[in-house]
This record gives sequence, structure tokens and C-alpha cells, in this order.
Amino acid sequence: MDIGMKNKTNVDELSLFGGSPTFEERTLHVGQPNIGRRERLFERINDMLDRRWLSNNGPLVQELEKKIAHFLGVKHCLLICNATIALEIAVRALELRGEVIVPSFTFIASAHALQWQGITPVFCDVDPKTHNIDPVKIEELITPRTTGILGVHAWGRACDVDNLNAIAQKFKLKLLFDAAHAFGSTYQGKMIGGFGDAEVFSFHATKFFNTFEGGAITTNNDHLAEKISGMRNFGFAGLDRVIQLGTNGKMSEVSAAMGLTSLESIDEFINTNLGNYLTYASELEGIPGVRLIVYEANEKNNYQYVVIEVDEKAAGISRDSIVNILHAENILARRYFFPGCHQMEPYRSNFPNARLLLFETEKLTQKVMQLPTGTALGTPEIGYVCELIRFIVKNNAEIQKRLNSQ
Ligand code: T4K
Repeated sequence: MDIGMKNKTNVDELSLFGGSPTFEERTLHVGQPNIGRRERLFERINDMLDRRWLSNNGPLVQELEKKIAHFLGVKHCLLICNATIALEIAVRALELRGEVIVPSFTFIASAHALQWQGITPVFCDVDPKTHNIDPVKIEELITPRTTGILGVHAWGRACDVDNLNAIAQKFKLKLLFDAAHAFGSTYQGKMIGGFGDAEVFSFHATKFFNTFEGGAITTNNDHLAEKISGMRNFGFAGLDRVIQLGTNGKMSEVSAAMGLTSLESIDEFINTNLGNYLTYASELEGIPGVRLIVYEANEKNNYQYVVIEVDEKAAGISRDSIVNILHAENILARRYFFPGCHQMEPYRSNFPNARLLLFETEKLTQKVMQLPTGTALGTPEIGYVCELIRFIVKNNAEIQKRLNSQ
């Protein structure tokens, strides 16, 4: 196989020292952006320049909002400059205070968006089968200060929305979803976007559907949508009239141009991701200790994350050693979510004992990793990545010996 990368035939050829990966064309990244039809993007940007309207609720933003709302089957889509600011705005608009229950097994932005608003994130453990917040473990974390639950649809797989709804209703809590990974995914056959009080998407460059940087808040609540619309624009409600505290959360026209272009190719992106996922499934089959996570066959997923779990005992080598070797070979596999929000600052100092209640999270953060996918790579590259992983696991004893002697 020749895809312009080194082909490993024996342990001596592996760069076991975990040298810094280089920014080469042949580097395979998790999160390499999908680019739609460039000519359509350039047309839109040209029109935008002719119009001389670059931001502040421009026509491209309005068009993309309508199209996304239609795509998701939700009443309101409010585009925001990124998902982290979108979470902060949603949290404020929902008037969350005190404590909010959130998984620790998530990207740090979920926790930071709460803390940034002066809210204490209370970390809940996850279900090891789905990697999502475990509803069974929520009730014991509820205190008189709890005002909401922030569920995260990890890897585009929906949370247990029904049970979260039931808990939120029982305890009169707000329910917000971090749907950063879940654009185009479904829960019980319905597009994610209309669940809970609101949902927040990320359209960052590393997401399969991107607007360079960007995000959105979606909701079926008219009053909430109006409030968010004002909040993202300094609290303005007309010229010279500010009626509430606000921030600058606006999406620019150039980002919306990218979004509209990405939306035209969304089926192709999802099909490519699915094809890549199936190639990984067949190429990784039979490698001891390496398990590709499986999504529900009756739900849509965008397959933007190829997630594997490494069982160190069965593989004879740790997840971290595999990641280090892949990095040294210019395959930038990632360890999302490592080490878990509760192990990062300021939470690590604020809650030094949080890990005692996060048994499953602690285990997952040691074994989960992601492999490159998206339209930037194809079957030969995936074959190469899998061949390398198979080789590493097969030669685990020799590799481990050399790693130990370094
Ligand atoms: N909630 C959840 C559950 C999230 O996962 C995220 C973000 C958020 C909320 C917040 O959304 P945003 O505020 O970002 O809209 C990356 C992304 O920056 C982040 O958006 C994403 N989740 C997270 C899971 O991954 P880093 O710190 O790992 O990024 P970085 O710079 O290491 O890049 C990741 C990989 O992508 C690298 O291997 C390089 C590659 N890459 C990146 C960019 C920007 C490219 O190949 N091309 C590019 O243009 O966070």
C-alpha cells in the first residue's frame, strides 16, 4: 500500500519516541474540516462583498437560520459566533444559577460555559455503554441550589432524553442540551434540536458541518428565542434601545456563507463519514482489545467521530502508548475526553474528591480515543491507520519492552 506515508513492516521502523508530529500534508488529523463546493462559497463571498454587509444579522445569516430550522424541524435557530458563547447565552437566557448538573466526560467548554456565568458545574457520571450522562445518577446530585441539567449528546448519540425530561419536570429544573456533536443526528427518529428547553450546536472547523467558527441555539420556545436574539446583540431591541444585558454573540456573514455551502453538501459529508466508519469497522475487526463504538441502527448519526475503546489488558498495550506511536507516525489520533473536566482547572482544585463519584468517567478517560475521518481521507489511509494499530497490538510485548527501556 503506498499512500505516501511510511509503511511499517517491523518494530524498528516505528518511531517509538513519540516525537512531535509535523504539520505535513500527509498528516492525518481528527477534525480535519470538510469543504463543500468552493465555487459556491466564493460566489456567496463575492455577493457579500458587493453588498458591503459583513455581519450583524445579515441576509446570509438569516437564510442559514431558516434553512437549519427547517432541516432540524425546530421553530427557532439562532446562529451564534461559536458554541461556547452559545452555551453561555443559553444558560443566561434560561436564568440558570447556583448549580447545574453536567457530565464530566465532555469537552471543557460545557463546564466552562457554566462556571464563566458564576454557576457551579456539578459533575455527574456517565453510562459506559453510551458515554452520555447517566440519568440514574442525577437525583442524588440535586440540592436546593440546583437549577438545571446540561446533557451532552456525545459523539452525536442522543442522551436518554425521556428520562432527563422526567427528572427535570419532577424537580422543576431547566433542561439544556450541548448538541455540539449532534447536528444531523436523531433521537427516537426526530432530529436533535427541539429537545429540552434549548439545544446548542457547534459549527467549529473541526465539526463535519462547519462555518469556520460558529454555533447555534435551537428552541421551540418563542419567548426564549426572542430573549436570545437580543442577548447575542448587546441586548438591543431596535436602534438605540437596549432592554437587557447582552453580549456580542453574532455570527458573521462569511461564516454563514460557509454554512450555507456546507449545508448543500451535508448528505455527502454524512455518507462519507458513514463509509469511513464501516471501513474502520471491517479493518479493525479481530484486533484484540480494540473496540469501535457502535451507534443505534434505528437512529441517524453523523458519524463524525470514529471512537474506539482500548482495553489495555486484552490489547497488551495502553491507549496512551497507541496514541503516542500514531502521533509519531503523523496520525493525530485524539484522546477526547481526557482527562475529564473534573481533573482540569479550576474544577480539579475546587472539587478534589469529585473523581470518587465518577467511576465510569475515570475508566472511560483512560481508554477512549478517536481516529481521523471526514472527506479529507479515504479507504487507503484508513487501511493504513488500522494496519498500524493491528501491528502495534500484535507486537505489544516487544514495543512495551522498548518503551520501558527508554
Ligand atoms: N461542547 C462540546 C461537547 C464540544 O466538543 C465542543 C467543542 C464545544 C462544546 C464548544 O464548541 P466551540 O465553541 O468550539 O464551537 C477541538 C475543537 O476546537 C472544539 O470545537 C471541539 N469541541 C473539540 C472536541 O475539538 P481542540 O482543542 O482539540 O482543537 P485542536 O486545535 O487541537 O484541533 C483538533 C484537530 O483538528 C487537530 O488535530 C487539528 C485539526 N484541525 C483543526 C482546525 C481548526 C484541522 O485539521 N484544521 C483546522 O482548521 O478542540
